[in-house]
Amino acid sequence: MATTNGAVENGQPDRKPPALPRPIRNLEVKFTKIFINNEWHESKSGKQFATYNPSTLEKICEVEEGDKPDVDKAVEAAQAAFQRGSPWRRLDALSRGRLLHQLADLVERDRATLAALETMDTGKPFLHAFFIDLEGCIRTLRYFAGWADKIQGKTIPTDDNVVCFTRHEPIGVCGAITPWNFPLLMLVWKLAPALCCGNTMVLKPAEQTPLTALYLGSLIKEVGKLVKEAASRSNLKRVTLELGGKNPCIVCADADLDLAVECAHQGVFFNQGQCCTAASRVFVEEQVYSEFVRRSVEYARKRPVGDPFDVKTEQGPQIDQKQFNKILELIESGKKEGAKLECGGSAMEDKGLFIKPTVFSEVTDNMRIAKEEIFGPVQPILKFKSIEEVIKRANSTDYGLTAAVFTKNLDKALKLASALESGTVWINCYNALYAQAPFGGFKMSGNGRELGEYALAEYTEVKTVTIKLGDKNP
Ligand code: NW8
Repeated sequence: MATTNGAVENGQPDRKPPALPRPIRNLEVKFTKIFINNEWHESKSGKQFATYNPSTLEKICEVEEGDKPDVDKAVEAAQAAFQRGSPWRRLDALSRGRLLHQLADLVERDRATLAALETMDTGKPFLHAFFIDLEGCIRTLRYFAGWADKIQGKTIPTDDNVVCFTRHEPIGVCGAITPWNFPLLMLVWKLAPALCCGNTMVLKPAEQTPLTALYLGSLIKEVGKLVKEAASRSNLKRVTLELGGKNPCIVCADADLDLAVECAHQGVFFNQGQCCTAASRVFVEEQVYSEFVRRSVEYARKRPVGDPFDVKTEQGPQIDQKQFNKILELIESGKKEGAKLECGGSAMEDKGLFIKPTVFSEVTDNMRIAKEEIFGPVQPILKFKSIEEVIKRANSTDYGLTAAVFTKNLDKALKLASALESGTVWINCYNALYAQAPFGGFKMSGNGRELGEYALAEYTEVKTVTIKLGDKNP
């Protein structure tokens, strides 16, 4: 196995991420075409679009622009690959798992290249691309590789003289549209469970950040063996969505305040604030409110903003001009609507799409910064007096992706964990995501679940097989 950190090399039983390599700053982009059926294609229209580096605003390269005819071609190829009797359909489950493991090996091999590409294309710090995005990709691929030969139906006892059982079959061609904030990681969250169940896939990466998806195409080509041929079905499409959030982070007076301040800070500022999980409404109990604000401002003032390839950098630029303008407009609304600007509140002076880490205190529920998803480095801090009150206020949003609670009181923690209307509740931690644990939204934050065993349900169709047995014994 092509691992640099397995038990064989260093004699350790546990797998540790490798040391951070020196980032490759001026990486040559090799893959810019449309990847279908293990081959690179030009777009039918002949059109290309540019992708930009948000730290320098320089053009990185031109990428082939797929349109309806190109999507049709990809879907036809994916249908052909899914055809009954095709090599992909005939492949045994253990081999399917092995292919996902091989893809993980190649991602590990090219980890530094993929992380550098991601940093160039998104502006996220190389440190995070390497240790969070790529680590998450590898773990997710390996987790679902292990599921490939463990997808089982049930045997169902009935009152009749029948044998009844279910089969969990792949659905067919899965379409995935992935976002620009975690381009490779969000792709892998969809690709890995889809393939482990035996589906085929057509993927459209976000136009801002196509590069790591294309590079992954080159790795899939290396894994090879991916198949040709067809089964077409056209009916009601199932849709899984992971959408936004206005995630409450509740800090009780009895919390470990150092922990709460640090987690709330990372929770909202991580990835330039461009996380669906961003802690964008911090509710702090009145007894500790002013101390919490003071320490949070100290953290925000110290947050290192700048060149994402510098290993000391924690915050890079926003993804594009449109998002940058939208965030600054929301910051202005906060000032106008009477929130207290504690620090930041404007763009950085240098070129590029950098915004100063911004903290607002004295935020109230009706302000736009307390209601709208900002998707930027802005921390709105609100005050609360009682648990019943904070439950009501935390839940009074159409979103419901995540919530966090900081308290040392177990009763309070469990009461909040059941009362909060969100797909995830973190207690005394933040952004604690695991390949094994399902992730998804309540209410307007989405449909379905990614990761964990629950994700398999999104990519499989359940078939009931009932066999009538003979009435008489032979
Ligand atoms: C998949 C993802 C992870 C993982 C670890 C640490 C910090 C932040 C994130 C994160 C498998 C295993 C581990 C994070 C990633 C995506 C979003 C928000 C936070 N993921 N991590 Cl949207």
